[in-house]
Amino acid sequence: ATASAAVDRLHFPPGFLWGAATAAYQIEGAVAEDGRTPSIWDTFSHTPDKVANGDTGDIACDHYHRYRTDVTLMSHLGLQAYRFSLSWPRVQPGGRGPANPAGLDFYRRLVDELLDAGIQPVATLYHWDLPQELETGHPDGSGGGWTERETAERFGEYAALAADALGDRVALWTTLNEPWCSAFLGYGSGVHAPGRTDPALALRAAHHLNLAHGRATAALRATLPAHAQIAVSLNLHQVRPLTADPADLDAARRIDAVGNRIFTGPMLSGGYPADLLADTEHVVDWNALIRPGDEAAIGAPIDLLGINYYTPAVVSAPTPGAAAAHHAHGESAHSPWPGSADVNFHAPPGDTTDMGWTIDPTGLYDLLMAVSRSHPGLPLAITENGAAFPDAPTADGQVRDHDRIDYLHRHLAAVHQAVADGADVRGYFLWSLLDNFEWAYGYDKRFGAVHVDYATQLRTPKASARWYARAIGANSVPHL
Ligand code: GBH
Repeated sequence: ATASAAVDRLHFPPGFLWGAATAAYQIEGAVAEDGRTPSIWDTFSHTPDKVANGDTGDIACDHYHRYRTDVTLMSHLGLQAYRFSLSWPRVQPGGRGPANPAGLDFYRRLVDELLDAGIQPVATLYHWDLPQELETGHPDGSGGGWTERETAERFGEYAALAADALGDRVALWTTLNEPWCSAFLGYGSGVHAPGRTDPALALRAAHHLNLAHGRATAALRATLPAHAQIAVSLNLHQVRPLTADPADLDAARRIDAVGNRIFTGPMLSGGYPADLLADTEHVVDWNALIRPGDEAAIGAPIDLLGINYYTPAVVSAPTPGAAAAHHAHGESAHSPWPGSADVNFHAPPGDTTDMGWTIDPTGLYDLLMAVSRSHPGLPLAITENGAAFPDAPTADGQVRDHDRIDYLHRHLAAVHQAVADGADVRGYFLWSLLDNFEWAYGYDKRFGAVHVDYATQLRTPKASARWYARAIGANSVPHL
């Protein structure tokens, strides 16, 4: 009986770090308090037709005022770590000049509360809320956001301010969250702030985000104590060709290049991949964009790679004549894939979440194994994984989100299998602690382990929160 009990659960390595994640604009609210200035997401969400139902982050989960009770909730979940982001325009209004003491105080209080509760704080410097004045609106007319190199320099200065203020109590930092989304959804497809739609600008943004990561890494290294760790969180796409046809394999290579290797190349492999530069040379002048020393700066060593995973991508070769037909119908063709806008995407088979994303834990396993092989010796963590479902409390006030439990269970089993097969995965952060502002989808999509009733701000831990607490307590999940 003892032996079978031991194999009835999948045990994670000792020290495996269990956490949950959030982001500033998605939960904090208090957008005009204590000196915070607008970010591009304030502007975007207040622009008609950009966010479902006209939702904004003005109040969100009111976490700015409720952080103490939210940390208590985290304790009830048994969280060992909490990944949150700093709001740049709270810490450094307008993105220039000195730090805002009141903004920093909020994060000091939050971090102290976490440490008192025995929860390790994990701080992300940038989860998409660029100070609006760096995009447009500065009195001197400067701006351009991530399309301008200056923004990367500003980001390095901001990183130094943040590390200076919090480095004595935050030991794990991530620079950027999902720069793919910032560059290609922000400046390519335009579904995220600042809502621009130009493939050349999107590639410029990608390079400047890479440079920002390099500048921030240098600033953090110079400011933080020696034991502190520096990471970046990438939404790496697990790209699968629809068939083994060479044309489909080439489509997969192209999406891997502009979806993944555009970041992992310079950050981890010595520079931009030649095939990416060739695929996009008609879109942007890379020689003018990349200055001497940039790739070395972007490649500053990091201690851990954060991977955010939701669903795989299945792609096939462009359909001959499809692009012309598309334009003939007058459809707008704002693609988040510069140079490869004509590649076809297919929904992978299987059940989907409320986002319409296919539930496929094998994508997470394959991704972890592929990254381990490409970057041996680099510790990994899942910095986001989770699912939206249309959770609602029943008459007794309970939220029975068994679909989320099943999602988490299967994805944790995939992580376990990757670890067993040699992947150096150090931790797992559930997205998300709370239901929150799901960007262009507003409050309709609920990713939380804790339900939020936005009318009352009542928090109700869902069944998945109790399941997750048990997994954390046992450092394991049941066998499927
Ligand atoms: C994350 O973004 C964010 O970090 C987080 O703030 C957010 O709330 C959470 O996930 C849930 O959305 O069709 O090929 O373009 C994830 C964003 C989701 C972007 C999957 C790419 C499909 C790729 N990614 N999405 S594609």
